Amino acid sequence: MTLGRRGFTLVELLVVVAVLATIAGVVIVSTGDARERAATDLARSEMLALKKAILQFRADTGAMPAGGVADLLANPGIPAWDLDRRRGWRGPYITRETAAPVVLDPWGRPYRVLDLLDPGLARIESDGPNGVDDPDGGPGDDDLRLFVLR
Ligand SMILES: [Ca+2]
Ligand SMILES: [Ca+2]
Repeated sequence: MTLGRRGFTLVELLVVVAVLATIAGVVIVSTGDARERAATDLARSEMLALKKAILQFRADTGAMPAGGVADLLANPGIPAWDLDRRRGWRGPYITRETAAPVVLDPWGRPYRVLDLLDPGLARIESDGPNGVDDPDGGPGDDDLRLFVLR
């Protein structure tokens, strides 16, 4: 019995399936990469907004927000803006997203504001895509960092 040319042979079908699976894999991987890149870009721009908020807080009050993000959202007890003295708290410096005094990164974890009282080290960090606070420069470190004063 011959199969004739009425259809595909099993080998031809397997080749087609393998090619389609390869194409699907490439598409899925590149879509995932694009999504992660977009999330990382969003995190960087949010961190830049946090940096600007911190610098505006400092320009207004003459001090760094020692309480971190919470001080940007609600007055930590600094006298309100005084036109005569040209000094005081006139926030909120960032938009509140949740009831908690935090700003969440694109992966749903709070940005961390660190070492704000040390001009050389003051920085904003996101745990990055892996959701873990990695040691700086350690294996698999994907944290995002933005220094505030340099
Ligand atoms: Ca990380
Ligand atoms: Ca870290």
